[in-house]
Amino acid sequence: MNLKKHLYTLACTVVAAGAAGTAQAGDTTQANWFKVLDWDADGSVSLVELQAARNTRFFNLDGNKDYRLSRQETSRNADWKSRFDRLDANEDGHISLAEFETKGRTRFQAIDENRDGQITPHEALAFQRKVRRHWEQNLKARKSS
Ligand SMILES: [Ca+2]
Ligand SMILES: [Ca+2]
Ligand SMILES: [Ca+2]
Repeated sequence: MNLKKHLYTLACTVVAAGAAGTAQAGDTTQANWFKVLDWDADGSVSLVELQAARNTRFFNLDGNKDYRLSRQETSRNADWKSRFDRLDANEDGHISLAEFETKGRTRFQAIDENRDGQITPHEALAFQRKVRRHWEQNLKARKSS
């Protein structure tokens, strides 16, 4: 997977995690989504906490509870629909829980810059900035070409 795609899917996760946990639409400030993910309120987000939040989204969509998401199950959600092929790593037409968790782990590692197994607010913010910078550069490059 190239870096651009990777950063994009990561940004989607971060935004979706924030949106899912905030009461007001559009209120997706960093502090809010971080608090939602930081289940034990120890000030950092562990891999277990991130996967728990992601798995909740997975199980909400898994209508027949077979631990796999079909295209039909994800069809009503634009975010999942657009990412389906990327998440279905073995291209069998289903996103398995294992495939989904593998992606989650990759994302966690990308944000956890110092590799201590915890995402701090600082690392989360640094990552958000990196994603934003990347998109701004992309936009500029597109405009000037
Ligand atoms: Ca925590
Ligand atoms: Ca699959
Ligand atoms: Ca860390």
